[in-house]
Amino acid sequence: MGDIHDDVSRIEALFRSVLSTADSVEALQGVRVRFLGKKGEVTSLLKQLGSLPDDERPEAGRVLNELRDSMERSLAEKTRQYAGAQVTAREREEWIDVTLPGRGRPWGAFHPVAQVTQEAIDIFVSMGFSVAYGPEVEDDFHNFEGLNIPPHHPARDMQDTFYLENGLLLRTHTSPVEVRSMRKWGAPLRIIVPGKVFRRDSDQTHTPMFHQLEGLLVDENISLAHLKGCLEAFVNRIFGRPLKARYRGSYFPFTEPSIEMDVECVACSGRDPGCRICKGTGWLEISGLGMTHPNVIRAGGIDPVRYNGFAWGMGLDRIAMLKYGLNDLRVFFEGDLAFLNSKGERR
Ligand code: 2U9
Repeated sequence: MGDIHDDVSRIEALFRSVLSTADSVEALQGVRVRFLGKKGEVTSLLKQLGSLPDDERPEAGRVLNELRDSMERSLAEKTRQYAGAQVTAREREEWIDVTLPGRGRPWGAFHPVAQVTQEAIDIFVSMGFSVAYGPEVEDDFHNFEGLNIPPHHPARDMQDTFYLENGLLLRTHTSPVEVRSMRKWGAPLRIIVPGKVFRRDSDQTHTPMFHQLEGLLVDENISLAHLKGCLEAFVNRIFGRPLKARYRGSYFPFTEPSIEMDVECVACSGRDPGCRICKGTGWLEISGLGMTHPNVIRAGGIDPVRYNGFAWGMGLDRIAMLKYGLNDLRVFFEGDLAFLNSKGERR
């Protein structure tokens, strides 16, 4: 074994130099294994103690045990430093100020047309109407033929209708859903049909896609008085106050007689000389309506001798414009968040 003091000095010097380069908890563990592990340098010297002469063994044992204890202390102390340093770095990186206010999320708002649509649905549902929906891509029968619009009627003009392949088209009104509903459910029937419709038209008051709400009631002994009652109740509720109404004769292929409904201007209440919103007339056109044409009832698979009905149609974008005091329809479709948030109701 040679002189134990020489071995101890050599191992101690080596340990100190290796220890000084160990710079992490893992590296320190490696140093520990190298010197104090089962096959470590100090451990193997300790194992050789038994073969020493009796008079050398106690001193050698004392020196080696001292060396081992001092190594353990050094390792433990440096390990403590590094473990502490690691926690501190992590704490610095992951530190958060729990007293800061939250960042907040932008809240969406319902589009003005969506709000008006929902309000209109609520009003008509409270009167007993059901809501019906149907396809936006339609065929000639449901969009025209079944509505008493014959092949050469001007409403079919290429100027107005988006024609697709295979004789299909984008519906120009929500009326095809009413034909479908009559054929599906029969009479008596009370439905409203809100939805998107498409026409080749674009200026300050027309967009190629807009929103309609139509309604249809089919039953026995229905009269225009029933229709006027429903529509007047509707406009009073959607505009929030009783409005004067007037009716003018008109023409639609699917109703006979056909009528248009005006209400007093919601901006100037019809006071002379009117305003920008009603173009000086004091009145606003709000809806087309009439008694459902017997040909249309028949196209819906219902007996027009026993049943009759009323129908109406109105533009939801126009009602939203009037409610929000706008004069250009296009702002509804530009997706300007400042505008939408200023008009949008949060629910
Ligand atoms: C069936 C029978 C009758 C729906 C009707 C109108 C009058 C009407 C337009 C007004 C402006 C829509 O928003 S607008 O472009 N609509 O004037 N619509 S009666 O009549 C029907 C529909 C379906 C089966």
